[in-house]
Amino acid sequence: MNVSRSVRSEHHKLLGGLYLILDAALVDQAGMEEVVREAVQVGVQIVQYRDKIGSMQEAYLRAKRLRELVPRGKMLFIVNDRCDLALAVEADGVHLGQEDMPVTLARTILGTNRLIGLSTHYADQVYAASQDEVDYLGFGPIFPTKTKTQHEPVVGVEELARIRHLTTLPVFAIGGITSSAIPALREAGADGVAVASGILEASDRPLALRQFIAPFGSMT
Ligand code: TZP
Ligand code: MG
Repeated sequence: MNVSRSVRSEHHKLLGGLYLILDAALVDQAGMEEVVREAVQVGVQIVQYRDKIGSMQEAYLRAKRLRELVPRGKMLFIVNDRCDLALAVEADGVHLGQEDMPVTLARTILGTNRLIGLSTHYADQVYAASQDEVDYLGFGPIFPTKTKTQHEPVVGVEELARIRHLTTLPVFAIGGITSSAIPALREAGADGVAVASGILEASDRPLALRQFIAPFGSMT
C-alpha cells in the first residue's frame, strides 16, 4: 500500500466532532497551550492554529509548541492559511480559504500525506471543492460571528442541509456556533463543528469544551 496515502486515510478517521480553532487574536499563547491540554483531556479530535496577527517567526514558535502538545495519531493539528508553516511544524494538514493558495498548488507543496481543508460559503464552491483534492470542508458562516470581520453572508442551517447533498466530503459547520446549536447542525448533515470564540472566550473553558463535545457522544 502507498504509505503516504495510508497516513492520510488514518487522518480521515478523525475528521468529525469538535474542531477547535486556536485563534491567536482571541487568546494568548499560555491560554492556547492550556486549552489544548484541556482539549486533549476531553477528546477533541482536531485543533487548528489560526494566526492572522503574528510575524512568521512568532507564528512558527507558537505553532511548534502547540504541535508538541497534540498527540499524533489521536488528534489532528492543522495550520490555517500557510503551507510553509504547516510543513515547518509537521502539522497534519493545512486549512485554506477561497482566497488562499489554490488547492492543487497546496497539494504539490504538501505532498499526499497531509490533509487539505477548504472554507466554502456557497453551493458552487462546495461542488467545485468536491472535484478537487480536498479532504474536508468548512461551510459557513452559519450564524453571525465577530471572529472573522470580513466574512461572506450568513448562510443559516437550512443552507447547510442543502449543500450536504452536493458532497461526500466531511463538512464542518463554522461561524458563531454554540453548543445548543449542535443537534440541529448534525441533523442538517454536519460531520462536525469548527469553533473559536464559543470556547476561547468562555469564562470556564474546560466546561465549554465539555459542552461542545457532549452532543457528539463518543466518536471512536
Ligand atoms: N470563518 C468564518 S467564521 C470563522 C471563520 C474562520 C471563525 C469562527 O469563529 P467563531 O468565533 O466560532 O464564530
Ligand atoms: Mg485563509
